[in-house]
Amino acid sequence: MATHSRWVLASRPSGMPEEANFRLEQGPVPEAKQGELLAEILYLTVDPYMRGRIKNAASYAKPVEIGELMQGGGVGRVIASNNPKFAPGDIVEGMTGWQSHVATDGKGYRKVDPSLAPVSTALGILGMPGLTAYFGLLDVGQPKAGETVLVSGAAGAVGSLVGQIGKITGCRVVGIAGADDKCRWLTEELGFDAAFNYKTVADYRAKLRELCPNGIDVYFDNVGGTITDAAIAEMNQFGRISICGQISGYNADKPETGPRLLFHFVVRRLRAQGFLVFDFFDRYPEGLRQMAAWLSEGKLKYREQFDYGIERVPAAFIAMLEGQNTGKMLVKVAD
Ligand code: NAP
Ligand code: FER
Repeated sequence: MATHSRWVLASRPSGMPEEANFRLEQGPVPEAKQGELLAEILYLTVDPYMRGRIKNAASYAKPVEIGELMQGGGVGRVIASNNPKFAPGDIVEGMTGWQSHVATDGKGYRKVDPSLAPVSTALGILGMPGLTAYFGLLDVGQPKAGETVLVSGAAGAVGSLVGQIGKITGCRVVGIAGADDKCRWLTEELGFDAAFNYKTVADYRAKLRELCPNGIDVYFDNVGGTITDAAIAEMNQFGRISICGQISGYNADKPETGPRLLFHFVVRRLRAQGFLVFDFFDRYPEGLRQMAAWLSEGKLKYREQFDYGIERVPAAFIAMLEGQNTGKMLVKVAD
């Protein structure tokens, strides 16, 4: 008899989450009711936004309550279906939650084409992070050939793709990441022009002046904090800042007050815009088509880092927040 395993929120973390903030519950595998499909989950994704979901703060979605299933995306194989849109054997992607099986009416789920790429990529380059890089750089950042693009969080799921799309656009691309081997991956394998490790460089502004001799035209911000302070100070006139995330503050119980940098916006006529990938929902087909085309043409590379087994989901989530991942962090749950 197969068992159903599901991770629920046990308590709200303060600072960096701990495994004890989550609890594994087991029971019988659910059945597909009328209109539903039942999928066995193959891969679960762990993403920075989940840190926000487990805070007790209002947002675009209500927080996960104590005792509720942890929210998150997954890829599964349909094993039974009473829904005419899905058949056993189909590979599907959707907000499955952190569990081994999901019974769902299929709303918000899409079928994944296994001939395009390994199906795990539906949670990375050919999924939400890929779309975030595509729209966040091209639409929000508006890079032009010959300009300089700076990316923070550069060796992660989103950042590693942003830099490569910047190269496709004809820009000089500089990345900031938290380890020397991550920086080597960016420059030696992904084609970034330069990268530096923010954990070993003390003077970010001096380093940016060295690596961006023509200044910064587009800053794709994944992290915020002191890295972003330095980037703002080195922006060119009419520079654009695409604010994708602020991960350096996600574990903070109270927001930081940063240095006041807005006069740079006056003098350099900067524009900063935050965005959510969901803003581009109507254009997801375009984004996925373009990312898949660049992937098949060899213009984009990606890396996935796996942990294994449903038991490991909270550990993988914490590892991602700590920066232990290069590329997309995933958990393989079943074969
Ligand atoms: P990711 O980059 O694959 O993983 C998170 C990375 O953040 C870690 O590997 C770590 O790398 C870095 N990090 C952790 N703490 C940090 C700190 N204090 N300062 C600087 N870097 C830190 O995750 P992702 O899924 O691609 O997400 C990246 C960013 O995009 C996040 O801010 C996320 O919230 C945002 N995002 C936004 C949207 C949207 O719709 N706006 C959608 C998806 C993602 P290091 O080794 O470099 O520290
Ligand atoms: C993310 C960070 C924040 C993200 C979404 C949000 C999809 C949304 C936050 C909110 O509405 O409060 O990485 O990815």
